[in-house]
Amino acid sequence: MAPVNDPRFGFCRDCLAAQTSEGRRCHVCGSPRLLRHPELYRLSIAHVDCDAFYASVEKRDNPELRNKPVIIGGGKRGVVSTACYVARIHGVKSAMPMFKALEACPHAVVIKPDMEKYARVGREIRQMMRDLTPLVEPLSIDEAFLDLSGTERLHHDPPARVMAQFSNRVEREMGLSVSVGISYCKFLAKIASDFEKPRGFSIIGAEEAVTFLADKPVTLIWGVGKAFAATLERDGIRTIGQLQTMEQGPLMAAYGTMGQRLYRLSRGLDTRRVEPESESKSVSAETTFNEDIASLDDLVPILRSLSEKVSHRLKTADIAGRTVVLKLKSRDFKLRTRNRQLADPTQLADRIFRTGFSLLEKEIDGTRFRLLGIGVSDLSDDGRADPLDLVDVQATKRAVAETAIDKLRGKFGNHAVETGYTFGKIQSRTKNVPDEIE
Ligand code: TTP
Ligand code: MG
Ligand code: MG
Repeated sequence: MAPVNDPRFGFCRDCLAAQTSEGRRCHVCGSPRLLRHPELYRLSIAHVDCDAFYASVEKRDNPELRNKPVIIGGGKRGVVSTACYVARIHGVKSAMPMFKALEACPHAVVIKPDMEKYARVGREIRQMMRDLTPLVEPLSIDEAFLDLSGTERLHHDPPARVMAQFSNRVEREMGLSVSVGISYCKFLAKIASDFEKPRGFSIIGAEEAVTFLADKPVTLIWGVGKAFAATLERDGIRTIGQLQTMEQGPLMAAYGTMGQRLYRLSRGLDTRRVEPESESKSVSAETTFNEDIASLDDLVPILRSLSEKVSHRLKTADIAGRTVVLKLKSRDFKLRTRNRQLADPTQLADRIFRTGFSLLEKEIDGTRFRLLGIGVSDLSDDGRADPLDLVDVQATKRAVAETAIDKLRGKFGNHAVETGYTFGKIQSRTKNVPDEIE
């Protein structure tokens, strides 16, 4: 018999049986879902992403929807959050305006998102991940990195088999499917998990990394969005393979720190560690006034300045928050906290401020306040933060302006640029109370 864990033969994703030949179906259960790869038993960084997450949860909870095209979305922004794979066949995609989605797929069932439910399901799946390793780094509500290095003794199984069992467990116990990517680094594990969705399981080894990447578009590189891809395209660079022929010096000269990332990731060099969830649960800034304040006009510049502090922290730590929290303390020390959840996590002062402003407006009722604070919670990696808003062009313009201001501040110091809201207005009103990160 072939040794168990012979990577040439691999194992069956359904019944986990080690294979003893190169046959196309499992010799035990007949399943064609076999995993083979020369590095199958050596790779230990995994990325897991749920398939059509919100839509799958809704289908699970209402079996009548099973074979129907389902779109989750609507609400204020009128865009598609996600669509099930049936609706995707008709061309429906995330972030598409709802009217377009319904043009493409008129018979789709549209469901308003139930964020609380999805967050709860996301947490349950995350807990199953933590049963495998403490090194779980959530990236968003439906995905996370896992580092399974050194867990083989604990599980009596190599990471690839552990992850196959995990994927089966989620199907069995949660009624949802996930896609798994396995590699030696985060960059490629994430690419792998996207490779054969849904119910995917892909492996990218160190040996093949450079060849695998060569013909892929630069947009596959973490941090290369549409705008930066357009810049690269203007410079004649479209594929990762082209980056592989360029040296680090010229890339950095042309694109700054991003040039270094292009150089390294194009070659499959990624030493970022899987960092378990950040200790801090929220980032906030608050201030106590010299004299109590009741008027909105007087509170606004302070709110703006505090929002900028929070944003600066988030940007420095490469994190983003999805829930904006406003805190007010009245003269008689009564505390009011108000919060609002955003569609996507943010690190932008502009969005934090505007959300805070809309919460603050409603609290203005003649009460005199002694303290104002603003913060964000629901923290995550900045990967999904502030996607350019297809609907709100003004918001996109402000986001671009904010990035320009950040650059100026990076060069000339924090006080180099003041916005119209804060200009010369706040120094005298506030005591210097330290900000907090909880
Ligand atoms: P994704 O993992 O990007 O997408 P998905 O899980 O729906 O589908 P896939 O099988 O391709 O992974 O996002 C997770 C959830 O986040 C998604 O179900 C809905 C939400 N979301 C939005 O609200 N807006 C968006 O633009 C995207 C991309 C996702
Ligand atoms: Mg997903
Ligand atoms: Mg995802």
